[in-house]
Amino acid sequence: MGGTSGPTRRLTTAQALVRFLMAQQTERDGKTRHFFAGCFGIFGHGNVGGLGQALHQHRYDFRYVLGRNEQAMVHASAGFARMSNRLRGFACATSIGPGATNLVTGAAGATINRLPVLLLPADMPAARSPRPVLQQIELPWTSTVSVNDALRPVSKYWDRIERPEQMMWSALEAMRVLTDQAETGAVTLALPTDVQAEGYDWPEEFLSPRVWHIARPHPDREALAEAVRMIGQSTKPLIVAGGGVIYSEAGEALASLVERTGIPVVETHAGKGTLPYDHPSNVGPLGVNGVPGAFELAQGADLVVGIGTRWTDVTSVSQTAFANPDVRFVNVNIASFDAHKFSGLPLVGDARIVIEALSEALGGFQVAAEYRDKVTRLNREWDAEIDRHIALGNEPLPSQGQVVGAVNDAAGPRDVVVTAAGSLPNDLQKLWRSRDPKSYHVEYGYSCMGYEIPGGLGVKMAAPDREVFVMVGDGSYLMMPSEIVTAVQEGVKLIIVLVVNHGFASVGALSRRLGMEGFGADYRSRGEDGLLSGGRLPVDLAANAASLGARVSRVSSVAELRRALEEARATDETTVIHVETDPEVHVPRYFWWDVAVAEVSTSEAVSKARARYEEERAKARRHL
Ligand SMILES: Cc1ncc(C[n+]2csc(CCOP(=O)(O)OP(=O)(O)O)c2C)c(N)n1
Ligand SMILES: [Mg+2]
Repeated sequence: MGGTSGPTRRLTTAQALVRFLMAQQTERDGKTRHFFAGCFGIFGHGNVGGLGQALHQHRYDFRYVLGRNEQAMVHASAGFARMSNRLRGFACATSIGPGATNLVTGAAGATINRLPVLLLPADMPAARSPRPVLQQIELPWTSTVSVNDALRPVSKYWDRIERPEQMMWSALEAMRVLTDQAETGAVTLALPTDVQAEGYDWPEEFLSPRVWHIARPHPDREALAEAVRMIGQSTKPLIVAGGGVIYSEAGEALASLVERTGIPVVETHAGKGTLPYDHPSNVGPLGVNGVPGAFELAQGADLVVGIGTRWTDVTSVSQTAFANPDVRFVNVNIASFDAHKFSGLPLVGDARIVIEALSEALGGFQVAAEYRDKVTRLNREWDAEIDRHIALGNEPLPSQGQVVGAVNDAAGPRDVVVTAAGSLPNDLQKLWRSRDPKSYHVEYGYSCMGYEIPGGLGVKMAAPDREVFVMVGDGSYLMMPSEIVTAVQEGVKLIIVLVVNHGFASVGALSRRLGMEGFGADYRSRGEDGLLSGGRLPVDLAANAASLGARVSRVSSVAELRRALEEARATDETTVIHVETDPEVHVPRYFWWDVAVAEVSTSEAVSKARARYEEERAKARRHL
């Protein structure tokens, strides 16, 4: 074609795309691997003859995994990418219309969690004919919008390929964003049905192997010197370790820094496991669902070094965690955007490189012995509290804390626990004893109900040598049990612990705290008062799981649960363990979460909650 030189190959756009995906590799620290482990997909008239044909042609050399729900395919891909420290990922191929819009929730989750996932939704024909094609949205004011435009705000790169040759530029842009550790997230290439199937002479140089170097950028020298000065002058420094520390594989560097200096470490959800739970400098999780010791240190800290954290409200305890009037922040982050939060000194760079540079430059800096001793004491105190919760001996039904304890005992040090929403993230963050940086996989960026099972599928595909324990509430299970079928189909073994408490225990507790009596949180039939106040529903989720092809155990005590977990470990089959827990017994939540309460209401309980809300809100800091 005009102006191009060198050898070409005649392929459809979809065939060229699949060949391109197969040729992409990432390299970090001298180790190279294929970026795409394969493609999840669900075919329809929008992609069966285009991308579907290309995937069929490559069925022996590019893994195709048939998903059950497009949202779930994105969750699985995100779980895979997170478990792979963002060095590998999946593509997700969908038909047009509903198949494409089902991607939106998953894409938002991937983008919020900064996890690379390539979305390949089919789009309406570029030739605009036939029109309207089945499932096409028609807007009287424009012909250039399709439902795929709904993916724009949740994508870090978005393009529609309206001519075959556009794909060369867009595929490269897509890879740039997917492999950029600061920019990564969901990337969308919308593929009109006719363009997918159209032939073109593709330059071989587009189709050839390509290695994307994952850089470890060094921080600005002056900013580093300033950070060293700030740490050197602090008396109560505190490190907040986020997910970026784990993605950068910086755990050992961090351990060596804090062992030398005595600076305590608290963890976010995504950063939990950076240091083993019993490391003497690890005070445990900080946040709305965190532990008292971490909050106590945060309250007094005069210098906070956030590493690889986005500083969500959940971590900052709705901006009340850092109460010292003179507190300053240093933010180590690969993304300038995050490094500038809370008016911190930005140390933009790779977590491992920056930690190593700080270690070297800090020389003999050490915190006072009393501060170090306090940290070790707080660590031990919380560990004793964990013991108490997991040995509660609640009757007749176990508490959820006891269930978490039993799963933790059944899991080896490298095994992984996966959850996302409800009260499980709260209990797991407080009680789970992490011994490996990849062992705690709690999706709390989007906290998306339904992530658990597909997310676990992706984790297991990335780490087949580890047992994967998915812990899922009955509410989340009902949103997305579909990928049990995919796990069974692929022979990807999951141990799914289904915690049944007949509703939304988490939201119910929040609702009660705010004066709404747990309204709309229980699974009950409609009572004589016209409300959901009747009896329990005749729902049997164990039977549901069995019908999807899982091996199922039903247990009602901790002893039975422990036995079922051992049996599940011993088989190769995906197992669902159905355990009912006491909805009344909770691991406490100690800290305030800024959830707005009605200023005007007919209820005294709500008015009281509003008064408490205003009182707490006054403590929030802006950190401008
Ligand atoms: C997709 C989605 N919808 C709604 C919510 C809000 N939400 C958070 S937890 C929760 C209830 C979870 O119920 P379940 O899985 O049974 O866990 P439990 O609260 O009982 O521990 C809801 C509705 C959410 N996080 N995700
Ligand atoms: Mg529940």
